[in-house]
Amino acid sequence: MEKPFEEKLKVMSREKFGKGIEILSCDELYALIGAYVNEKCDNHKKNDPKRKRAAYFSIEYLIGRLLESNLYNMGNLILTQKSLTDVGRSLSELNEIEDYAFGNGGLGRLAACFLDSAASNEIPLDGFGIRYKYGLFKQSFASDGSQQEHPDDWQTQGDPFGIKKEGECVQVNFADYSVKAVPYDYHVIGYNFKCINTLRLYECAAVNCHESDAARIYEYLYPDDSSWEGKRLRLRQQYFLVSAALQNIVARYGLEDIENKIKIQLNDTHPVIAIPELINLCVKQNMDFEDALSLSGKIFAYTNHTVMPEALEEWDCELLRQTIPQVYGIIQKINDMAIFQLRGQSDVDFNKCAIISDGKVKMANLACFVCSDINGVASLHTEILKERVLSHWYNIYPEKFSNKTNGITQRRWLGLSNAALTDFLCRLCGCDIIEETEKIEELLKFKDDEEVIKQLCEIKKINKKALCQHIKEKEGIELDPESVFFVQVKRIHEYKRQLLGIFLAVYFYLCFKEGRNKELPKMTFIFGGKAASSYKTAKSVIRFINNAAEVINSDESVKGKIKIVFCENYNVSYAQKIIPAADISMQLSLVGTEASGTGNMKFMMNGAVTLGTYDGANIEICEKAGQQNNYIFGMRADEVISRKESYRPKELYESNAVIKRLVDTLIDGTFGKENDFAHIYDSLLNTHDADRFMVLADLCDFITVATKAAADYKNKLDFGRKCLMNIGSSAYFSSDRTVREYAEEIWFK
Ligand code: 26V
Repeated sequence: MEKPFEEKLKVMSREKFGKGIEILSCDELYALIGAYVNEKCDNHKKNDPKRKRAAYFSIEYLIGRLLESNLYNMGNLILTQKSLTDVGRSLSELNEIEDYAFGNGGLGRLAACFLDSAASNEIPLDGFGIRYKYGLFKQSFASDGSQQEHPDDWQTQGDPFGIKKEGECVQVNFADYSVKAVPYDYHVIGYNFKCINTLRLYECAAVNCHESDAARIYEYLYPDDSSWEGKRLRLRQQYFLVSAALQNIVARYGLEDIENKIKIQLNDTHPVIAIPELINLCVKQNMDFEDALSLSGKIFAYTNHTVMPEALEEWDCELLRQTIPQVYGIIQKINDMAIFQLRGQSDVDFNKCAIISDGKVKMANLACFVCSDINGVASLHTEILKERVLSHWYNIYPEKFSNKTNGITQRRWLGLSNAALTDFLCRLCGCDIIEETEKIEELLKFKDDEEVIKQLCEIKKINKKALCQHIKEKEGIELDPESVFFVQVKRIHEYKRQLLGIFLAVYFYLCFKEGRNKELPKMTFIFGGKAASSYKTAKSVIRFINNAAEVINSDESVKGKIKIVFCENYNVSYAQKIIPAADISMQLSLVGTEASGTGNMKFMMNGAVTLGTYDGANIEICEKAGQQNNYIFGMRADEVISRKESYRPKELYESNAVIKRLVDTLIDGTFGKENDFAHIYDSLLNTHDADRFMVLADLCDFITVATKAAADYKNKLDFGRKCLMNIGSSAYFSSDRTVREYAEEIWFK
């Protein structure tokens, strides 16, 4: 008989630390719970060794905290909280423990959601990645409002969930030295303990090089959306990951019949170097090159996550030849094979398909030539891939292409972060909504039930109060939970157009100050997100928002009407507090630039309306929840393309007083010294590719539609109904649905 849970913890505390739980330090308490979780997983049923598995290769995993999510999925969260209370302790003592933040943004968060969903749906999917010494930098703001970056030393409180696998180390060879890949395994626990998969993260140790060479390989997560510095190190990281993972996989399954034992999903181009590396491993075991190439074609599938041309990876041939010569040799042979095969076909755009050209290896072309499947991450995105970005491949291999609209795990983004809403939905829908998420649609039956809408509003109000409390503690800013919360939280990037968000806040500020739009409700603008450390314009935008916030928050003439806050160090854990409290989710990317977005889905599921462009998954959100229940503005896809040619932002600025007034706040000293933000001002008006992301073209319609949204908020019932419609239509955006599609249509078809 298994000991009752409370007993088990007490016994483990004695065994491990020789003392009772009451007097454990916080780090020891964390270690105790981690040990408990791991032991419970080790005793859990093993996976079926004969079943085909899938592997996710990703350079990023943006996990967040594992403490609560592991206990939650095991069904032990409430019990743990209770047992700790009984001995005078609390999980909240562990609130300062760092997130696992091995990712920059959506791409890494998607990987974490997929692992959670796969385990929860008994899909045999294991993740492979790097155990970075430092995760995504921690952000603070200097007194002038500018972003400062600090190393994320996440292991200071220990890592009770990682299990070092000394016995499964492998060697990775570079031209100039070899290193050892040391795996750490993390149990990925399915909801209700459905099944347990593994996330394997590698550290790097020296074999025949300086410790410092090995240490550098896993030291930092590269901010993907920054400059191209440190290319060689980045290449080493990518190769290190895939070589280690493939060696482990080949050792586990053997090469014989391996295509029926494993399928590997490549998360963007970062791990695409796995293709020649697998061929390399096969050839070393005496397989013919052609057989190895055809085997690779059966094993690998590729997901594209961006349409931005500058983000499609290319590696210098010389760099490859110097760093991993044997792999470069294989890429050359694949290139020869591609030329040979494609030459026989008509309608092939040879130049665009070249794997090697201009002294560079085009990783997306390598992936498209070899992989069995190629997918985009939202409908519009996949169409753009087929028609533009990868059209040269779509013409040759239309059958390889499919869409897999992204999703989010409702366990973290509803169950864990919004327990009140989850409980309410479970009661209304008569089931565990986390388990049977499609039943969330039952909520739609209550769309005219005033009582239900009122209760939804009440839950939102409680979440807003909790967020206000948290923001007061963290940011020192007092917010009004009665005001309408406009939220824009995501990586800071020009294409995401945080400038539109802050211009809107400034617009309302000026209105209130000058006595216009008095009928609009009180407003709060919440921003959050990090800029790549080398990305000058993005960092200026942060400073601008912070400066505007300071002036506006302390202007007595608009007191009580509008507040702005930029949350410091926005991360997964902060998101779990902000999202359940949002009224209006701002998704402002220029149409055709945001592949999907996943924050948009989290807001929807938590009952915010979307104020956004017709881009990425916003389109599908509107299709499901109804256009009338969201606020769409700006140019559509065709309009962006037709206007881009002859776009003159300066003319808009000079002919439109509102635009001019707002843009001038960048240089007229309204928010700081004169010319303080001339860099942004010039990027909008004066550079050769001025206003690349067409902020000014969409600004006026944005203001109009946002004003409508704010005015609508005053009618609590009608606005609450829109929120209800969004929640009730959100089941499609569960990543359970997404991973099932990958499983059925790619991994195990
Ligand atoms: C974008 C850009 C834009 C131009 C400059 C350089 C640069 C570098 C990286 C990226 C994005 C890299 C891939 C990525 O993170 N994509 C995100 O993937 C999410 C999950 O599929 C998706 O929801 C986001 O829309 C997409 O940006």
